Amino acid sequence: MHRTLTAGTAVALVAGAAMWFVSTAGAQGGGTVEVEVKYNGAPVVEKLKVNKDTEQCGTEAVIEKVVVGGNKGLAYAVASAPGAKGATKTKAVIDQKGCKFIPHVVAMQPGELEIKNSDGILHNIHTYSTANPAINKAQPKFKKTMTEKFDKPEVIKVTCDVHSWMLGWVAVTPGPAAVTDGNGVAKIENVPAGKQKIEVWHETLGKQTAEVDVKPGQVTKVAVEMKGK
Ligand SMILES: [Cu+2]
Repeated sequence: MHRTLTAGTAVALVAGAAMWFVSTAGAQGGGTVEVEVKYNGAPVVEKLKVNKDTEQCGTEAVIEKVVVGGNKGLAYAVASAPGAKGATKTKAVIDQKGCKFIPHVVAMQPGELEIKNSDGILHNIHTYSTANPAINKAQPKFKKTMTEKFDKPEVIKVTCDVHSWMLGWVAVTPGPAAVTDGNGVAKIENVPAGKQKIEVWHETLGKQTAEVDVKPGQVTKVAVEMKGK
């Protein structure tokens, strides 16, 4: 009899703990901020002849400086909620494929970035940063993956000294962030409820900010227009 009671108490305790976790996660979960970034100007795309590693790189490099999609949506803009604390971190990955950094822009919170080399040729990771230590490191063809740490928030330009046209950006943001897709839409998940500042950054068009009131468990939409330079 005594043993049965003990087992029953243990089950009740476990069930109680599980419920406590669920309710805590719900309170912290916050909402999603859907940021639509618009740009009224023309796309800017540069093309360059390539005569190195053409098997992997092709014979033409396309440098996309301003990518405008349907409905004037601006691609590759970073939308972040810099004041949002305690948000969930997602793993950041950048790949070197076809002698391009894919994605062209990656957003991450301070932590680790996984750098892949899918091309199987020599690349070189060269970062231009001030808050974080600069990296200038060869990634030989046999090195499929390497991991680098970026502890401080800042936007970091990434190039490859082997292929001069390769250009990527790593946006290390203090809060949760997302990069706009081809339609100019970025969904920032797990933003704590309440008033939040939204910051939008683009490599050629600079910065804009907006204010949102995030409702828990809901999607809050906000539109931001980038101005031409
Ligand atoms: Cu390269």
